[in-house]
Amino acid sequence: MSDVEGFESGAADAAERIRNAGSALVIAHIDADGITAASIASIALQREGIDHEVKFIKKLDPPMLQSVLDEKYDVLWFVDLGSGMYSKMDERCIVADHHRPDSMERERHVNPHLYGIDGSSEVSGSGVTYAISVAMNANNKDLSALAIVGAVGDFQESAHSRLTGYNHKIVEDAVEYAGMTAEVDIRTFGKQTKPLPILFQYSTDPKLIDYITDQIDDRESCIRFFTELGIDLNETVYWTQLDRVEKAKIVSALVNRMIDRGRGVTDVKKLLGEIYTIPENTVGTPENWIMHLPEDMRISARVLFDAKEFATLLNACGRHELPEVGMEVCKGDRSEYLMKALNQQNGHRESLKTAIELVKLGEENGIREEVSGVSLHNIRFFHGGKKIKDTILGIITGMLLNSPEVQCSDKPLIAFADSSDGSNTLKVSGRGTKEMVDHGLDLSLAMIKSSKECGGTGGGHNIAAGASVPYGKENEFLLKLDRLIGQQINGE
Ligand SMILES: [Mn+2]
Repeated sequence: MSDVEGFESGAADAAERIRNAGSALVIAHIDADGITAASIASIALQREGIDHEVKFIKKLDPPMLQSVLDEKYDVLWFVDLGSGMYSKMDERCIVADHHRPDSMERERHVNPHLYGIDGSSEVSGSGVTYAISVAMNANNKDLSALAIVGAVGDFQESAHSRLTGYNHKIVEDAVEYAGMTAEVDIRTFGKQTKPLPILFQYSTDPKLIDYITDQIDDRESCIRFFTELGIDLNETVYWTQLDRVEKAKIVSALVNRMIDRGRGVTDVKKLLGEIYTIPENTVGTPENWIMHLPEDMRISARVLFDAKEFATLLNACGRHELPEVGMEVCKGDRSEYLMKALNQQNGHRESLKTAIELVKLGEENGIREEVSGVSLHNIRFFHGGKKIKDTILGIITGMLLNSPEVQCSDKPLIAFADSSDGSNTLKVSGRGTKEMVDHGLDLSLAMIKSSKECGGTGGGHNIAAGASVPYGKENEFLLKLDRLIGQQINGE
């Protein structure tokens, strides 16, 4: 039973404590959800006139927690992290998180799991932070669009192709107070920024090109697809420029082709969803900012109009050690910081592509199903070593798992890379699918247990989790993990 009232009253209690503080430190995770959460917290504190600073961290381990506890602030406000370390915190700490908590204590601890609300799909770290901020001051409802960016950044819309539960309450706030629109449209990524033929040629999940190509020239086929439907590609460049009638024509053409193939039902389902569009002017932005950008940046800046594309930009900022740049963009900067963010995103795409190619190539970085002669029955893994940056490991594991070319979506995929923080550990990422979770998979529990038994640490969600294990322990870790996941899924 989800207790929304209890959750909100927990948020109100946290809000009261924050409002009474003279100074605060916000500690946030470096992904899109963490960056939006930090931005919401920072704006809310600013509006209350509370002196504060924001500190972004990759993970909250005991030494990191200690260094935060050593800081001299009245309040230490953890956003999008902290629940896994709650029991080690002091009286000044307030946690706004949606990851698995290490304690069911509700004092200074706001987490959907404590109230029967699903933290992997119904509310994210930025949503929890938003609930607290609104309790601080109802005027903060204009920050709702940022919480939507955080939620889709954490893929909370992916199971139902729309945000549900508490998230949908935030969607309604964003429509009313932040000028956001929430409309059914195609889910294809890049509607704001990619020219139509390219949008369809490179789309994944569903992979539209399969229904369009003549097998000779993909780009030509896409162009023909649109022109045959009467879309003038000289006049209409982007999906968002199409009117409703044109969109309906294209969607029905796609659906017809999918049904004709006889294997398109799942693709038809994935094609449409609720799409969240953010207006040009939001909290803190200057008027007409897009016209004041250099001409060649105007198209790429349109990522800020789509919650999913915005989240992708923030993830790129975080993974390239520029979370503060992302936060300034969330807080309204549309010049210096926005340009920095857009410039590094192009580099991000390249590094993802390179890493994925490396795994697909096979050899030492390829996907494997056995460790030193022992077959794994319930998982697959690959080892990125030093060649794949640990900061992008989770993203590429998810991309590979869902890649139709690789065909490995029937078992959880586990990935290793050397840790970049100088410690003698391996970073581990694991990704599963909704289907596996329905069959009992809880990657978080399995990762926590296996890593602990190998002298490491772990945590996350049932569908996506991570761990750190000492060098040389990967085989032992994999065998334990394989057994635990077998027990979860098959009851072995
Ligand atoms: Mn999160």
